[in-house]
Amino acid sequence: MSNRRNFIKTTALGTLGISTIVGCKEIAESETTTAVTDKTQKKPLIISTWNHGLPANEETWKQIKNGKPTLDAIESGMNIPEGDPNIRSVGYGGYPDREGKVTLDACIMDHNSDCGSVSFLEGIKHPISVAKRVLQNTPHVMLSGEGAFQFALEEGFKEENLLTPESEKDWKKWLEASKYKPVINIENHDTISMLVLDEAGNISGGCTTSGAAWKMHGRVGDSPIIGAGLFLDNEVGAAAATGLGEAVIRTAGSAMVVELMRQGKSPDEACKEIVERIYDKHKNHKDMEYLQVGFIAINKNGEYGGYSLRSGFNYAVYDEDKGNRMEDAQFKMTWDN
Ligand code: SD4
Repeated sequence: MSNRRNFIKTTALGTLGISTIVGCKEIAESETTTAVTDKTQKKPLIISTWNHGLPANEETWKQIKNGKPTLDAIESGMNIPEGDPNIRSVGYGGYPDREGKVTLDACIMDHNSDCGSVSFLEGIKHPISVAKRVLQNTPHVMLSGEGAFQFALEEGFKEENLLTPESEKDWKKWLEASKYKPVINIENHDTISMLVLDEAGNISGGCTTSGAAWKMHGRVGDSPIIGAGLFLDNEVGAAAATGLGEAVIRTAGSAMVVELMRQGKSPDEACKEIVERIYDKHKNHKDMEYLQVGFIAINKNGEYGGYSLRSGFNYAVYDEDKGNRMEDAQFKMTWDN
């Protein structure tokens, strides 16, 4: 690549006329690359979906500042909403499936593109921690269901009942009508996805959820799927999703956001383009009635952004300049249209 750039530069400077015209597109490409890489990196940078991102960011920031490894910092941050029984979309206290079982999905990925993931995991409060062990202690990327559970026990995690009395009460109420219609972002605390640019300039991320409330037993969403709920390339940036996992899987959402950033789009622009694509593919789909998807993204320069299909999506950002705060994502439409 650098040889090619040198060649282009020499050609462009050394000769005018035909060779300049021939080199024109190439020069434009190389200028784009320079414009991106010349910006000052804002490090560290942490961005997480929804309000529960604030306490998670706080803990992750603290650990990074104390010199902890970034994956450990992400794990500790995400353990907070996972352990909070009042958050009904993540970990302990998460809404169960239609059979009353709380089944959890999570994944984690580091700057070497190593990743670990668990899906359809029952009885373990901190799936992000099990996902990290999959990354570190197995030759695999993803463990599911009973196998993930057995692995967690072998790693020393303890089995717990994750269905709180409140969630059980809501589930019994739901059973009266038994209508599956995800109500995403009404309560403003869905899946937590977190993306981090650490002090070394490396990118990592994680995602953890109890998935869609009242889902079929065995249903797995986008959140534990590398490329759908989370994706990163340390040379480019990272993206993560929240919302209706089926739509995100159908479009390889997070991977596509990263690829658009590789082509020069800003995090905001890349998230928007994929949300538009999801809309185009779903506008006549049965899921459209309740479809919500949102993405967050960061790039290697410390720029960040987010975009959602419908209004109501926000995310927590923590950087040196402005501290830890919530920001509202731009969106395509409100819930009425
Ligand atoms: C899923 N994407 O399981 C998750 C749920 C979610 O905002 O993020 N809701 O489909």
